[in-house]
Amino acid sequence: MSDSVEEFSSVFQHAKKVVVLTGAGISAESGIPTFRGEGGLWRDFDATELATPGAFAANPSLVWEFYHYRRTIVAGASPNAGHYAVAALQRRCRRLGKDFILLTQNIDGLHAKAGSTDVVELHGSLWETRCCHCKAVEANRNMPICPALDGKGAPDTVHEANIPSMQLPRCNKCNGLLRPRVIWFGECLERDVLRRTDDALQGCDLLLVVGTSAVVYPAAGYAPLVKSQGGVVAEFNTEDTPISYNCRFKFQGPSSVKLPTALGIGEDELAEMKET
Ligand code: BJW
Ligand code: ZN
Repeated sequence: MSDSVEEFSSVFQHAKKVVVLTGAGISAESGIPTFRGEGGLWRDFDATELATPGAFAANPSLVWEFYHYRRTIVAGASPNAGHYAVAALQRRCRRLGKDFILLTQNIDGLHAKAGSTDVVELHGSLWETRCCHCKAVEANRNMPICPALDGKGAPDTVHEANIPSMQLPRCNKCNGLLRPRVIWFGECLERDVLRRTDDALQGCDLLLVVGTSAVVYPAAGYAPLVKSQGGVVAEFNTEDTPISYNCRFKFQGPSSVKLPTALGIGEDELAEMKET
């Protein structure tokens, strides 16, 4: 495993199809809690316990409080240098005639806010809802998303809001209960997303894996897949993960520092990305 910027830069020069896979760690420095490790708790719950269809069926009020809290945090957050470096990389690949695809497990929308385009959101979006009854999908940035959630969702209270179902977000079309348009455990990723991801990984000769614990499938399988196809994997993470051994490069540390350094993106270019 190498952390040589020169070697990485040489691999990048020869790459024809660059894919970036990001996870919660890239947004950690924007103040958005990760799922596992520090910050992975909301009240007494492990955040992943609430990201299930079963949790929503059992207590939609509690799960909406959790997502309302996260919408509040993300609404006030800005992209960091890691997001801007990824956007700058996309621009550079376009200029050099390389294919570039960004896959993210994050639902926060910060990549698009930093200027990345055609982002494949594997696990959906915090800013869209799906009706449990008629399945209609709608964008929704209302804060709060319904009056009953106003002032709710605080992580440091033991009091559940217990909002009656009819006062939770409801569908404009059929009045059915709305849920966040996100992918929970046991749910399949959307067909179009899976197709775009398969296309991205086919023939990918350089994969950058940024800020993911690499324990959640299918994303956890992408690094081994690229490696088995003969591609190079570079990991950017503060820790080691189960995919670290698949990586030719490991840049250990905060992605806001390590991504710009490894990609040779200077302060000027980052500032320019922030302005555009
Ligand atoms: C930094 C940093 C800094 C911090 N700089 N780094 C095959 C084998 C085994 C199990 C399965 C399998 N296929 C499917 C499954 C079941 C399941 C699964 O994977 N379970 C595992 C836990 C074992 N997968 C699914 O159910 C998926 N569905 C599916 O595959 O359908 C078909 C199927 C179903 C059932 C059986 C078989 C097939 C769906 C998964 C959906 C995950 N959903 C969530 C919630 C999304 C909505 C929301 O955000 O609320 O997605 S769970 C949560 O985990 C969220 C995240 O996107 C995802 C990944 O987390 P991530 O991004 O890696 O974050 P963390 O917190 O875990 O890690 C942060 C990392 O950053 C750490 O490494 C830090 O070190 C690092 N870091 N600061 C750089 N500054
Ligand atoms: Zn509906």
